[in-house]
Amino acid sequence: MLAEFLAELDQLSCDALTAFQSAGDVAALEAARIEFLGMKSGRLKSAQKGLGAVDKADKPKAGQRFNQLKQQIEAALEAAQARLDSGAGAVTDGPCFDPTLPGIRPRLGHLHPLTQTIEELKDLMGRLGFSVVDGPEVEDEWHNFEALNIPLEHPARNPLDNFYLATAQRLGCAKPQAVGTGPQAAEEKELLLRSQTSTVQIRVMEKTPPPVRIISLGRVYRPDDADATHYPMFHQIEGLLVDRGITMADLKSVLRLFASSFFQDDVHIRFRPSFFPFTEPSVEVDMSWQGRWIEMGGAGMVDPNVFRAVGYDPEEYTGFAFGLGVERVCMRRHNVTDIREFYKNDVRFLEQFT
Ligand code: FA5
Repeated sequence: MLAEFLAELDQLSCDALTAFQSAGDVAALEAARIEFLGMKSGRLKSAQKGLGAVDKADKPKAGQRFNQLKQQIEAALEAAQARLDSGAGAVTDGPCFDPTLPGIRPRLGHLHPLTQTIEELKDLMGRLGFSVVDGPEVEDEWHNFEALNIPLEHPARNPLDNFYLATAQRLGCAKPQAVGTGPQAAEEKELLLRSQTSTVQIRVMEKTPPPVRIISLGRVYRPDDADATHYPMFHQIEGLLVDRGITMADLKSVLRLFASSFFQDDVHIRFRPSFFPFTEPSVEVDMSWQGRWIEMGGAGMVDPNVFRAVGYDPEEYTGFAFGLGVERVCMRRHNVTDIREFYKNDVRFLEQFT
């Protein structure tokens, strides 16, 4: 607030001095006087109102600069009057430049806290040997559901729980396609905003033979009501490691290393039994930090049906996958208690993360 206020005063000072110096007759000078020193709506008067928004602790500094500016502008008016009285014209040797004025401070921005978190996660998973892969946010049902062992009748595919796109078929402009299985059949079906980054597991395995060691970070979409811990658009980090002889112990070690590096503390990991159609067994991942257990996401060993869908041999390869909420991780790290703060674009919140 203080920086904004001071920047406004600097601009006002420069404009006023230029206007008074370039006034070539009494009428122009009077117009400039009204513009800058007018009692009702002069720019100095408007700037004075901004003083009210400055934090209490910064008020003395802001007030001092305001008074200094007022004196400066009044002096410039007097000088211009004297100049016109003496018969001299406008000062025409270029725009005003007062080397004694404080400079106009440009406001420095920085990366959004979630972008900072994403970059940090990429960096530390990169050091564990995981490469970063991107996937599309608009997905077909094959990658979002079927290949992930989520069949047509599964409740997760309910249109009310997903953001389906209005395809030609849905709008009634095309004949409905037969429901089939496999990527080709899914391409002919509906598109939706992906509800999880697990879609990227499929896209990678379809194209790459094992071994695979990747992470993917990006936006996902669910029609959840926004509250302190939920938002309809949020970010996930997905991890996938496939090779011969991979076990749950590898999953736990990687997650523990990951959490300890991110929180820069000795973080413990706890697995609670859970269910995801694309992992077997499946777990919820909790992390203990600062004396509390916190749920961060889901994980498990890749289900053999998923391997079959992408053409991997489940007798030869095993693998683990995990998916964590980036907002939740960032909230824990910075003690943010409401996820909605990330999306309000309120500079007072954001500037704490320089
Ligand atoms: C999944 O999305 C699974 N794809 C995770 C997974 C990946 C399991 C790989 C097994 C193997 P879940 O729906 O629980 O799981 O979401 C994972 C995390 O996303 C949650 O723990 C939470 O941290 C975050 N999350 C879920 N919904 C929201 C939301 N509306 N707003 C913010 N974060 C959310």
